[in-house]
Amino acid sequence: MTAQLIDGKLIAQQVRDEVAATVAKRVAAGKSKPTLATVLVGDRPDSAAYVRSKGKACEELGMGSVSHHLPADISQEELEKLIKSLNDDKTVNGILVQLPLPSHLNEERVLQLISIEKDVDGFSPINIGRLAQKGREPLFVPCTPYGCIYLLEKSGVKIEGANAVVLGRSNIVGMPAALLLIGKNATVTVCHSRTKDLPAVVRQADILIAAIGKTEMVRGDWIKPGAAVIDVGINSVPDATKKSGQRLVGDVNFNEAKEVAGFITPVPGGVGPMTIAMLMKNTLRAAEIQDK
Ligand code: NAP
Ligand code: L37
Repeated sequence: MTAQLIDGKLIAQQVRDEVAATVAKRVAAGKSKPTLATVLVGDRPDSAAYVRSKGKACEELGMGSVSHHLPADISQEELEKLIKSLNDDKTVNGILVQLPLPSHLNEERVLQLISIEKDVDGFSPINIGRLAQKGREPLFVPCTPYGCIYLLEKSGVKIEGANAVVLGRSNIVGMPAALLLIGKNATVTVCHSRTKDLPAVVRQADILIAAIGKTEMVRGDWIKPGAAVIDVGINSVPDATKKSGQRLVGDVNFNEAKEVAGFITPVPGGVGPMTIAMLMKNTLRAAEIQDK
C-alpha cells in the first residue's frame, strides 16, 4: 500500500470529543442541552440504522434526541404538521428529516418548511443558495460534504488550486461537495451518468470525491498517482464469511486505488462516521445560534 489511509473513524471520534466537551461546558453554565429531532418516514433498513446511530451519538455526547418514526403511508399534510410543531418546539434545536422520503411525499416542500435556524442537514433552499453564492456563508454545511472537506483538511491535502473531480451531483452529496470545493478555490469538475469517458476525467483529479452508489466502479488505473481519494459510496455486497451474509464496499476499488493514490478513505470507517460527527457539530451550533 502506498496511500496514506485517512481514518474517518478516528477523526470523527476527535470531532465528537470536542463537541462533547463544549456541550458539557454549556450545560455546566446552565444553558440548554442541544437537542436533535430526527424524522424517519417508513422502514428502509439503511435509513432506520442511520437514524438510530444519530440518536445514539446525541446521547453519547451529552445531547438530547427525540425520534419521530412515521408510517410509510403518512400524508404530506401530517408530515408538514409535525415539521411545523418541531419548528415551534423550543426544546428542539435541530431537525433532521432522513432522506429519501417515500415517493408520494414532496421532499422539496418538506425541506423548505424546516426553520433555517434548525436546518442541521443544511438542505433548505436558503442554505444551499447561500452555499452557492460568493461571499455568503450558509448557516449549516450539509453533513456528508462537510465531513469530506474536513477529512481532506485534517490530512493536510491542499484544496486551493487543486483539480477536484466530484462523481455524482445529488442534492445531499455531490452538488454541495462541489460547491464547498469551489468555495475553497479548487477547480471543480462534476461528473454524472451522462459524463463521457469518466476514466479520462478522473485521471485529471488531484482530489476525487466519489458519490455515485456504484460498487467499486472507480478502478485503480483511473487514479492519478498521489491523488486524494474520498469514497462516499456505501454499497453492500454478498459475503458468505460474514454473519450478516454481506459487507459494505465503496464506489472505489480500494485494493487497486490504495496502490496509486496518495491518500484514501476506507469503507466502512471513512466518510460514514464523519457524517454523524458533523451532524453533532451542526446540532451544537444550532443550540448556540438559538441562545442568542
Ligand atoms: P444518488 O442520489 O443516487 O446520486 C447518484 C449520482 O451519481 C447521480 O448524480 C448520478 O447521475 C451519478 N451516477 C450514477 N451512476 C453513475 C455512473 N455510472 N457514472 C457516473 N455517474 C453516475 O446518490 P447519493 O445520495 O448522492 O449517494 C451516493 C452514494 O453515497 C451512495 O452509495 C450512498 O449510499 C452514499 N452515501 C453515503 C453517505 C455517507 O455518509 N457515507 C451519505 C450519503 C450517501 P445522474 O444525476 O445523471 O443520475
Ligand atoms: N444528514 N445524511 C443526512 N441526511 C440524510 O437525509 N440520507 C441522509 C444522510 N445520509 C446518511 O445518513 N448516510 C450515512 C451513511 C453511512 C453512515 C452514516 C450515515 C455510517 O455510519 N456508515 C458506517 C457503516 C455503518 C454500517 O456498518 O452499517 C461507515 O463506517 O461507513
